[in-house]
Amino acid sequence: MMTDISALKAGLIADIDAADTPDAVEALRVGALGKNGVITGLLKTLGPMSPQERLEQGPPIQDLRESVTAAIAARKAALESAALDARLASEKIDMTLPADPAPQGSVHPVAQVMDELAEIFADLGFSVATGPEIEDDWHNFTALNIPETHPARAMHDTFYFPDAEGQKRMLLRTHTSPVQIRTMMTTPPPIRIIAPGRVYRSDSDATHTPMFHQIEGLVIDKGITLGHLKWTLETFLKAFFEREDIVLRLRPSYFPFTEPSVEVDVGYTLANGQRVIGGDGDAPDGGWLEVLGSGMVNRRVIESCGLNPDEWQGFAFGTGVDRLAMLKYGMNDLRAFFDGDLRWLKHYGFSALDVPTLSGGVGA
Ligand code: 2NM
Repeated sequence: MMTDISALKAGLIADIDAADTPDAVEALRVGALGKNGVITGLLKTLGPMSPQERLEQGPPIQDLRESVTAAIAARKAALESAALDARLASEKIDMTLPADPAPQGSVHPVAQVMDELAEIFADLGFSVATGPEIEDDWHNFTALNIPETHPARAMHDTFYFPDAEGQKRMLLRTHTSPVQIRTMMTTPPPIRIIAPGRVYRSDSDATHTPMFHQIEGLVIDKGITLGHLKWTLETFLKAFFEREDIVLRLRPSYFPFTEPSVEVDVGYTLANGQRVIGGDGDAPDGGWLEVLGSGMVNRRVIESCGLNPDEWQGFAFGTGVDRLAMLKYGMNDLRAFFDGDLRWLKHYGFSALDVPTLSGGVGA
């Protein structure tokens, strides 16, 4: 009997020490000390014994129970500590590693140039005005003195919505001028606004896309002249192209909404054979690029908006934002602006942390 118990003890302890997972140790515990375990069975034999027998056989069984319990606890602790060591080794964090670079987008040149324009004109006292891209005939054409017979109204230039019974004909605005009309009708002068935004014309080739971006400006006050117009545009172009030697050429032109109307050219000169904005366009290595349309707001337009043209005068101007971006940053295909090609955006895009050219901002 005694040898059975010491053999049992040696066998159990060897098994416990060899168990390599907490589950294996637990299985051995249940087999030895569980409700139907071997040791539990031996303990149960003590009950019916005589006191003398129990005195002899009790201690080795109790010793077996204690030794096996201790061996199980020790093996469990060893396995847990080994598991912790393994986790600590495999999960260690190197605080000196550089952070994963987060993918960064970039600012589209059109957005960048619009920000630059808003900044430049803000410094001249202009605020930004916006309006709907879906307009009616009246705000887009009639109020601007554009007659029914004007070619701009033709189906091949303007995107019209299908006629709806009893409703006015709607269209995609062909310029941002309706924003100026809405401003004049709702805001008492003096007015100094720019209206940047998307405009739509049924046109598509290397230099025309059916949607493009315009910026128009409007000043309405008392005693406004062409001189104010010329100074404003010259100041704006110097700030935008970041050159003091900007030379303007004003040519007589025609727009229904301005009288007189002027087309504005800016001089360029050659630097290393490349056209660069700035300098006298009449110089031997120079030329002129048309950059803006403008004029004194036609008194019929001022009247349409409910203002007295003998009291209020003003000037207006307009140009393409996409075209300005191409001139300043050197892209040559307008269509690429709207392809969404990430390689193009990476090449021509701007960091969101860069700030427009003049005052203020994170990077200034
Ligand atoms: C241009 C050229 C000339 C213009 C006129 C007006 C308004 F509403 F005041 F009459 N807004 N924009 C204008 C004048 C726009 O773009 C080439």
